[in-house]
Amino acid sequence: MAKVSIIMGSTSDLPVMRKAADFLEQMEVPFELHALSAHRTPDAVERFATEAKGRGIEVIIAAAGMAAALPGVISALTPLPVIGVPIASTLDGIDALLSIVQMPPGIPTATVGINGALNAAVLAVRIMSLSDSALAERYAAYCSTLSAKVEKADAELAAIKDYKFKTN
Ligand code: RP5
Repeated sequence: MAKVSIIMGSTSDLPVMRKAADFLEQMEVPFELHALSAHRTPDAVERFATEAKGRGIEVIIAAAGMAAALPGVISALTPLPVIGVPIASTLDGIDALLSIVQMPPGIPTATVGINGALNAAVLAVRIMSLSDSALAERYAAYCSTLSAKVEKADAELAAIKDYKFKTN
């Protein structure tokens, strides 16, 4: 049974949203992928949002571009945490970012950066880790790989010997 629902306005958002799906897969979190649109399928959005909690969904990741109403509309219809991903489909994604982030008081969406699908999934995992210690351990292991990556980069930069005035 899915614990995270990844919703996107169109399959044109999928190349970006695959990063969220890939991370949930890596963390062994059951998830579902759906296309729903606040403007093109409003009734289906309402059905999804009002039923999500009862189906066992814990976090919703909602991605949309342009006048991106999807995450906010979902947030208005569910008590679950909703993470919005602004997609850069027009205006470099600034339109979607401002549409998602500026929610009225009382109806929040957590908003990641433009095309920030990976961070949306990481935030979902952090939220679920509060009540799932095995997931918290898998997430901690992922964080160690991030440190190792930067340490490797630092060693590679230290190995560059092309400069007379480089001191390390
Ligand atoms: C939004 O409009 C979608 O989220 C997508 O980012 C954008 C364009 O959609 P398509 O015309 O490619 O279906 O609703």
